[in-house]
Amino acid sequence: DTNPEVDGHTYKRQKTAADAADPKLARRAKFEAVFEQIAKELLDYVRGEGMPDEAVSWFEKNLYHNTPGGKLNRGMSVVDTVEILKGRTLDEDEYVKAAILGWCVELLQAYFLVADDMMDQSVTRRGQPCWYRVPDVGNIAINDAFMLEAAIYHLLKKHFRSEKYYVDLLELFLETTFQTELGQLVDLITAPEDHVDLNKFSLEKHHLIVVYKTAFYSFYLPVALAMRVHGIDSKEAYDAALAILIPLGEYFQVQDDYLDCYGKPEHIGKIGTDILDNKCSWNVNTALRFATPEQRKVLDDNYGQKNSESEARVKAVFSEAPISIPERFEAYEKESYEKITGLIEAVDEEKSGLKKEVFTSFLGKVYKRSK
Ligand code: GPP
Ligand code: MG
Ligand code: MG
Ligand code: MG
Repeated sequence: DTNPEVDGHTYKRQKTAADAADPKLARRAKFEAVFEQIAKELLDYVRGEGMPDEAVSWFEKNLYHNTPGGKLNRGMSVVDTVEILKGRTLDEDEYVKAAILGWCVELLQAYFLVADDMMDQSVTRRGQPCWYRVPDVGNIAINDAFMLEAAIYHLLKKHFRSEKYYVDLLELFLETTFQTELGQLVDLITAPEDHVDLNKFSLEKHHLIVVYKTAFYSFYLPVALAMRVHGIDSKEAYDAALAILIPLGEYFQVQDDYLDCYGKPEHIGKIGTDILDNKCSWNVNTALRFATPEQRKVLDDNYGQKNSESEARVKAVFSEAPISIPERFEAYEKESYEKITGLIEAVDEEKSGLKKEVFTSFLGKVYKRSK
C-alpha cells in the first residue's frame, strides 16, 4: 500500500477561477470554505489543550481525509433548505451558521463511514483507500471515528449554545445517530460472515435496514435541522417532512445497493463488497423473488462466499433473465420517482409551513444518480 495521504492531506477545494464560470462549483467552493474555518477551530482547540503537534496533525489528517471529499449533498442540503424556507438569499452570518450545521451532518457521515468501512472490510472510499487502510492508521481509526463524532458536539456548543433551538439540534443529532446505529446493527446481524442463509432475507427486512441505516441521517436530519433554524416547531410539520424523506432515503439506499454491483469503482469511488459480505441488499432480495430453481441454487452456493469466482457467478445470475436486475432497477427508479413526486404534490404548504421545493430540490439531487 502506498498513498499520498501520509504526507499531508491531498484535499484541495475548488479554485475561485472555476467558480465564476460555474455557479454550482461556486456554491460548493463557498461551502467548502466553511470547512476550512471549522477545521481550524477544531485544531486550535486541540492545540490549546496542550496536545503535541503530532496529535494535532493526526487529527487534521483525519478531518481532511474523511470529511470533505464526497458529494456533499447532505451538508449542502441544510443550506439549501434554510434558503428555500426563508425564500431569500442568506446574509453572511445566516449562511455560515447553516453551513456549519451542514458540516456537522458531513462529520456525522464521516464518523459512520470510517466505522462502516472497517465493519464491511471495504477497500476504497471516494477514490482513496479507506481510512483504516492508510498505513499506520489501522485500529486507531476507531478512535478517529469517535473524534469525528465528538467534533459535532464541540461545534454545536461553540456556535449554537445561546440559540433557543440548541437542545432541538442536540436531540436531532443524538436521535438520528441512535437510529443509524440500530439500522447498522440489523444490517450486520442479517449478514453473518460464516453462515449464509438466504431465507433470512426479505424486502421487508431490507426496508427496515435502509430506513434506519440511511434515511434518517441522510434525508430527514438535514431538512429537520434547517426547519429548526427557521423556527418551525409544530410536530405536524416534522411528521410531514418525515413522510416524504423516508421514502426518498429508501430510494437513495436502493441506488447505493444497485451501484455496489453495477457502478464502476473508478466512477463511484468505492469497490462494492455487498456480495462478498453476504448483505441483505436490494439486488439479492429482488433476485430471490424472481430466480428460477437453477438460479436460486447458484445464489445459495455462491452468495456471501469470500472469493471473486463466487462473486462473479452471483453477478452473472443477477443480470440474467428472468432476474434481470438492471431492467428491474430501472423500473423501480421510475416508480419511486412517481411515488415521491406524488407525496410532494400533496404537501399543504400553508398548513405545514413547508415548501414543496425543499423536497423537489433534494429529489433532483439524487434522481438517476450514477454515483
Ligand atoms: C450505508 O451502508 C450506511 C451507513 C454508512 C451507516 C453506517 C452506520 C454506522 C453506525 C457505522 P453501506 O455499507 O451500504 O454504505 P457504503 O456502500 O457507502 O459502504
Ligand atoms: Mg459499507
Ligand atoms: Mg455497511
Ligand atoms: Mg452500500
